[in-house]
Amino acid sequence: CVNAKYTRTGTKEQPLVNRTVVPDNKVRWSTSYDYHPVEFTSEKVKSSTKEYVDRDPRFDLSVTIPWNQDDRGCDRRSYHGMYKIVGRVPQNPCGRTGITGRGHLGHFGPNHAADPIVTRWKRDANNQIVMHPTTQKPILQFVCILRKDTREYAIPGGMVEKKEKVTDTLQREFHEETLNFPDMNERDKQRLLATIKDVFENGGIRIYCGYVDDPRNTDNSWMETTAYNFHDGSNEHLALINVHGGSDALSAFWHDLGSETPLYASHAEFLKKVADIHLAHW
Ligand code: RP5
Ligand code: MG
Ligand code: MG
Repeated sequence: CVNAKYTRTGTKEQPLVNRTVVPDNKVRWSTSYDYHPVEFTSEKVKSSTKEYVDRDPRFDLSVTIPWNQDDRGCDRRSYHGMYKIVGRVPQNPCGRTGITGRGHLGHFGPNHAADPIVTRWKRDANNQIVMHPTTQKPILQFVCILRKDTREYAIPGGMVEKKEKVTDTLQREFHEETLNFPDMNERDKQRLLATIKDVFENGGIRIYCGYVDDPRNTDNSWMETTAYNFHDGSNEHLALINVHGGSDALSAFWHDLGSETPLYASHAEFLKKVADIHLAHW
């Protein structure tokens, strides 16, 4: 559980806000600190009338939210146990972030996402698995996107919608962000979706479940995710898919797994676990 990587919050074409600086040794709430965080909730979030965007219980006392519970299909529970409510809103379990309010996030408390990590072996022209020259370990490739908002490489994940199952979010986000083929005929499209459905519903390994060090996190709102790995080790199904960016992704492509690629939020940690599981190069 960390709040480490980001000093600013600014995504989704929204203005950047500088966070109040929090030294690493003052992040924990249990450490006393003369703390004056910036209050920031984006105009888009504030003025939204969408059902998934909370109203602010700090400014409207008629708003009551069932914290730490399933709220009619919107899961307000954290993977890290019960979070505290301070001043009518949740307190980030990983400590101070330098911002109060929701920033760019729709929910107070946990905002749940899902991350599909689709992998295959890197192969040469003779279909032989490529070994890394230094570590002598086989190289994995994963379906990577370039995020529109921060221009960082990332896993093609997204938010779990109200009443949606994580397994459906994984498929929907993978489809939206990496399978953007407007000219594909209906038969091929259905075949592709059936393959994704079959593999995603039967063959995944859960890699991670919990807090994400996301640039949008605030003292009152934070990202949590469930990351699954879907590996096609013998070029049977997923490995053969050509990907093309859509939705939140400027582009999508197969990319070698390795510690040298900087990635969005906590995504490098998830990919390292995938590399370890498959005894692959990192
Ligand atoms: C990250 O934000 C998660 O790991 C997931 O990849 C992503 C979800 O947010 P959007 O891609 O929908 O912005 O914290
Ligand atoms: Mg998305
Ligand atoms: Mg996304």
